[in-house]
Amino acid sequence: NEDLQTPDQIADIDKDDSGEADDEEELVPAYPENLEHIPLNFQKITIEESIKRSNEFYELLNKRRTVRHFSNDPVPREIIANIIKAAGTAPSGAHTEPWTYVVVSSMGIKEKIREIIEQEEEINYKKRMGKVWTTDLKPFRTNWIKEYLTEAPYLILVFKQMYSFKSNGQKKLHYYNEQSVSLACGLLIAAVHYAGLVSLTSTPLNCGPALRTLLERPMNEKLTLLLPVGYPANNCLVPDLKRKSLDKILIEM
Ligand code: IYR
Repeated sequence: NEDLQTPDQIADIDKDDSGEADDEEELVPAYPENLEHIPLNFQKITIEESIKRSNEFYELLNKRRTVRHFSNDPVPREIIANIIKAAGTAPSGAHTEPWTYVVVSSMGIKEKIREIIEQEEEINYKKRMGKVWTTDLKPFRTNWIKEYLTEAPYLILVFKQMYSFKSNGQKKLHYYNEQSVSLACGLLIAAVHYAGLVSLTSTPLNCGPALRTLLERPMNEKLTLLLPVGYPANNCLVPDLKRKSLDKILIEM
């Protein structure tokens, strides 16, 4: 499956930590070679039920909108915990589960996050992004002032673990960590939506290291996504966007 190797993973393999143990070192797999395989828990449903469910699920997901204006109405922590558990069910390379979810509700920390992001985003919008990018973004009415970062009751910061360490100190490789965390983020935003809340999929440019330091995350972790979560503000507006129709996204052979 070499086509799916991301450049950072190829770089990992080029180094001498490609899974080839040093001569002296004993290779300790993360799971025992003789790991038990158990019967799949699978309940078959009727075709009619399957058609009904697939359509209902589509209609539910089709109601999800990215929201940029939040109310500060509180959200019980239990809902957030369930949402994170749902994200944590995502498939991952060699079941490495290469994700850490930092949930921020402290106003003090939200203010510090907002300060870091607004400072960088002002430079992004004015210098780094350039004319084409900022023109493409105009219809979405975004800018570097990000009230949602202090207004939303929760900020969920998803960190991708590029690697980790086994209990014996050996480096554990996290295969396809990019794809694994992206899959988890998809489940995360679907879980937020199903729980009756809204989110904003934000990827603050150039803020990763400063936010990692602020949140005291280790060097093996990289910020992938910052997701404000809560209820929408009263009279919240969203851009009048349309989704591509099936014939534009599906090729059948
Ligand atoms: N990160 C910036 C800019 C931005 C970029 C894209 I592509 C978007 O879809 C939305 C925003 C910001 O958060 O404002």
